[in-house]
Amino acid sequence: MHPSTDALIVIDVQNDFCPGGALAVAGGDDIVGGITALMADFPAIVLTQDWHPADHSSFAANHPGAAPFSMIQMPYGPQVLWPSHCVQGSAGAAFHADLAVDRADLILRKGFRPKIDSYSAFFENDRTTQTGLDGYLRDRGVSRLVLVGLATDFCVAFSALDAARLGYDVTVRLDLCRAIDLDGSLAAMTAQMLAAGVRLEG
Ligand code: VGL
Ligand code: ZN
Repeated sequence: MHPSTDALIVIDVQNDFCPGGALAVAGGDDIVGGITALMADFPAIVLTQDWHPADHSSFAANHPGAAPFSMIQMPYGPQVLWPSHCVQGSAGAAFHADLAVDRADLILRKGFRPKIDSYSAFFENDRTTQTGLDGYLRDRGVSRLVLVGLATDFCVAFSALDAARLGYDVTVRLDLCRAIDLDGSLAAMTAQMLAAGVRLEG
């Protein structure tokens, strides 16, 4: 068992990111058993849940003429336009059926503001609006994080980079993550994580 300073952060293990889902990540469901096993070692467990309103500005469908996976400029910077996914209350937004959701101490929902996407568990994509997770972890005395989940090169990497910036000791278990890999995003985000001092294991 890890000491009370350590938390497992499970990013977006939801049906829409698994095979058959609206934004399926190859092999996304392969990691569920390993994550559930790893939960037994941690005194603190947080699950994040991507949780968008149907009119979310990150959905290509809400930008007439725009193709999924194209880029647009938002007030806060460049943004990928995604297929509609993880719509609040939908089956696609639900956690994978084999994930041990009952082990979670906290389920943190993100991406619920229509005008801002939120890849990271800590900050929305404007990099200033906080989700509240930093305060929660600090209040519990947590200083070391192990991150797993989907997708390596978006929500996991953005969470890891923000956590490192906030001063946490951060490890990403790559064997318990799977990537989207859009236009070289996996290599780019891996390099950024290494440069930020994030430990990559597995
Ligand atoms: C994610 C794209 C859009 C993720 C969420 O969980 O990595 N990626 N929303
Ligand atoms: Zn999303």
